[in-house]
Amino acid sequence: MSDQTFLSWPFFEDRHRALAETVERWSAANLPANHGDVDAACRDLVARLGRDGLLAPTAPDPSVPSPLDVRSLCLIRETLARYDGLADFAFAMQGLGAGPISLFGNAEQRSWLKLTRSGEAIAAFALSERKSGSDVANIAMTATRDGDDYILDGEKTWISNGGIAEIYVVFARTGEGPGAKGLSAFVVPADLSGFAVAERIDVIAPHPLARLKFERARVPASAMIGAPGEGFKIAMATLDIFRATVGAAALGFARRALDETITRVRTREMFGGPLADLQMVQAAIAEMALDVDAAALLVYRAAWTKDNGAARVTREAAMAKLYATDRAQDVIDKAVQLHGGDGVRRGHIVERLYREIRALRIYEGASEVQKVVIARQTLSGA
Ligand code: COS
Repeated sequence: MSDQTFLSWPFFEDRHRALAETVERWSAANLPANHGDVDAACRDLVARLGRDGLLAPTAPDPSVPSPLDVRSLCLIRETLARYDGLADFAFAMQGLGAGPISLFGNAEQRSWLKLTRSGEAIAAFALSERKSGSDVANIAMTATRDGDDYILDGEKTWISNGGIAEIYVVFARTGEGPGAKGLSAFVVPADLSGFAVAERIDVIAPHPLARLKFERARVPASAMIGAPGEGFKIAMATLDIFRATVGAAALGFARRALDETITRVRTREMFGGPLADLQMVQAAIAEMALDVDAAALLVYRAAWTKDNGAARVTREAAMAKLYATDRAQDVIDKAVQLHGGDGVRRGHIVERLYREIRALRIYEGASEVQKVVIARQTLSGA
């Protein structure tokens, strides 16, 4: 069993401790999933997580609107990631995909949340483009007003759940102002005429990922989330919440790497005794344990701050994501090193973690973007 002492930290309430126990039990019984066919595995994971009520924290219940509980999102991501990166992905994307609707959707749009929370519909967040992954204000895809409709034209890429989602939240240029001031967000069902998956993208830790194409795809004006021109702020406010949860997933990977390494160094004999007796190994273990705890403090600080009513957690979330993902990469690298040849053997748990952690330092704002965000917030005294 992984170290659970962090659950006694004052960031949590008893309901969080109970949730952590439920997710732990669920994960031990259900994971890892068979990744043979990642599309099928993701669909199945979403359906099972939904059926067993674990997707409920990904979005507010439309009949009883309440804010998202970021600590619950983080605890679930951390636990799932510790067992199976794909399960964490399936859970996380329901939250991010539906996020703009959860935070800014009207009553009609929020009816989708019933389906994303129950696992009956898979959600996707379609923000990135070829030339605007980090530079969101540079989005080129257009949404042009035509009577009571908007016509969507352009491409999105690196879209998680692309190809298997039932609903996409798509950001496009509506032109109310220059750059960041001229974007809007739309709810787009996957069966929309003029919308197609142009390419499936294979990555080092496979999950559904695609490039999307929109050619004169017509949506009603009522598909717009919030007001015209609010798209950039909607995207950023959504990312402020979900970035801390990326840190939580990284923390789950790091904890698993540490757990595996503790077992390894206690049992592997070298130079006449267990690896754990060697001071150089102890130094690595100490650094790994320190990184895990420090990341946990930043992740749950960000989550607690949001849950306690902060209007924005831009700085806290960026710090949590940057630190937890960067440190997890290092923790996992040490785990691979201490596993020797086994660590690079395809299919070994630490080899899998080594591949799974890498994308987290890129998606939902690369580490460099998080530094820009932290510096701006710090310099402005926010
Ligand atoms: N919440 C609410 N509003 C925000 C905000 C936030 N977190 N961040 C910025 N804004 C507002 C700003 O206050 C500003 O509003 P005003 O013009 O009214 O003052 C406006 O949005 C523009 O902000 P800014 O000038 O900071 O925009 P930039 O173009 O300089 O963008 C970065 C800055 C790089 C931080 C942004 O583009 C970003 O986060 N990029 C990474 C995106 C990402 O995560 N991509 C991955 C895709 S999802 S897998």
